[in-house]
Amino acid sequence: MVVPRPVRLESSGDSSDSAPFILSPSARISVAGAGADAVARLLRAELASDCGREPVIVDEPPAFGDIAIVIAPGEGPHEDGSDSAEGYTLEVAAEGVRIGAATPAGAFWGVQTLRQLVPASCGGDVLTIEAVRVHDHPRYAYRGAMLDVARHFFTPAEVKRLIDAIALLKVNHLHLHLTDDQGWRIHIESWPELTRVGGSTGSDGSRGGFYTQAEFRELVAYAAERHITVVPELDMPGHTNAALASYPELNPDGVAPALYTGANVGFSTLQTADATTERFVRDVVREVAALTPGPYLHLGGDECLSTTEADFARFMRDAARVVAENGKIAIGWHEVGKADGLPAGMVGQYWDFTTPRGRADELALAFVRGGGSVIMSPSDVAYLDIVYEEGDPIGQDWADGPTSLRDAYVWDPARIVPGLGDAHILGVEAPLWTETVTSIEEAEEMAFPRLAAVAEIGWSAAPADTDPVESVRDVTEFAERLAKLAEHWDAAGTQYRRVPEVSWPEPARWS
Ligand code: NGO
Repeated sequence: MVVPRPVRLESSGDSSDSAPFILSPSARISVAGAGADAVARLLRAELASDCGREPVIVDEPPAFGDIAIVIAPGEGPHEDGSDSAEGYTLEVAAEGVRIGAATPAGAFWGVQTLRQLVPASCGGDVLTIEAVRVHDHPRYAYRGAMLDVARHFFTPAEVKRLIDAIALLKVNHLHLHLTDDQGWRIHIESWPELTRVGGSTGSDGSRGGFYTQAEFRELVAYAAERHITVVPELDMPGHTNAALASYPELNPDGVAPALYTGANVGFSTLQTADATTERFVRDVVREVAALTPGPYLHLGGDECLSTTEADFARFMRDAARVVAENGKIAIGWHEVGKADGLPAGMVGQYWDFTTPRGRADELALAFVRGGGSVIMSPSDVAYLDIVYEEGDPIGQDWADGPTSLRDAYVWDPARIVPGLGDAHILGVEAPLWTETVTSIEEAEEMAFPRLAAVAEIGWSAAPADTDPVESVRDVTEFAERLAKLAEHWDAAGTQYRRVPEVSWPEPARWS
């Protein structure tokens, strides 16, 4: 009953060692190996907030009834004789719980599985966990969620709440769309007007806001503790009205436009092939790269309808090279595949449909030819801002909407662009754009349960080559696991849409 579905989960239900584990008040967390202590502290914090239990952490072998976390080479599940970087094994039996992994990340994902196995109503005296054996590792290295903090701003506390919720699903990248026409959300010391002016408002005239560099670092560290890499995006040369309104010298006509709070796209562009713009790009990339321990920096590059093709290609090539000079791997939306001379290994993010239109397939493959890989975010199934049902008050429908839970679940990343298989797919990402999403509660309701579907596609086993996608994605079975997961969402106060495919737990009532 775990989401994403583990590679192997055997219930020990019928065997002689089937007695469940009982977490007694004297149970301890026993740690061994580098990094096990930090994972144990997170487990303890989760048991404290979920169940009101705070076991002590000890650096000694486990006794009967303890939870052991062991990190060492050879402890992960073995694939072709090698440890899988994020894999783990988990055993729950009467004598104890044991999580084994080769890395702290693997152990942390093992903890997330354990959390889902602990009954959501675990606050009582006796805490029992059913006996199971789990052997698990992800399909893709990159499992992402994106939050657009540019259209509507979300505070650090709100983003942390989302980080907690995505960690439970083993999502390991949080892409923050930090800049767009409606707002610039990361403070840049060398261009302070970007946030003073460009960060002052948002879509529909909503509250503005931005992250100071200290706040951003703290957010990145909070995510990193949970084995989540923050991927910052500075969208350019289009989607830049907030920057253009802040500095007239970045505009093709040298005149700063008014701040923009509408929902159109494609109307703005930086002045390309220009010394001031070049300095701007170097400065913002340098500062954001310095704030980012993770390997990626996203440059956007989508919908540059006001930039000529030649200017766009030259600009993206040069900007991507600046990212590489700053020691980061550049990511761009798939349109960036139009540019020649991109740095080797640059990553493309595909956001066309599950049946590619126009040149989208060819542009995605351009990244592979350049020695890079592709993140799959097909907008007709993976966009979290698309309405669930016709007439929904929040969301858009342009990407072949509505997008039901079934739509979000029954597709496969390796069956979209002919010639683009798992060897060149870095992973999947579900973006949440926020033109119409005004609060973190609304954001969660758009994300869950569909993000759980995309997280499972990113983690769980692929269908065999000749089998239909449905062979590994049975919506009815998924719905049963989601109903269990929702008990944890209810306990954590995570909002979700009660889509009709799932028999959701009864909403909590005041007694
Ligand atoms: C598009 C566009 C965004 C919109 C989003 C809305 C991309 C990559 N660019 O996706 O600016 O917010 O659709 O669904």
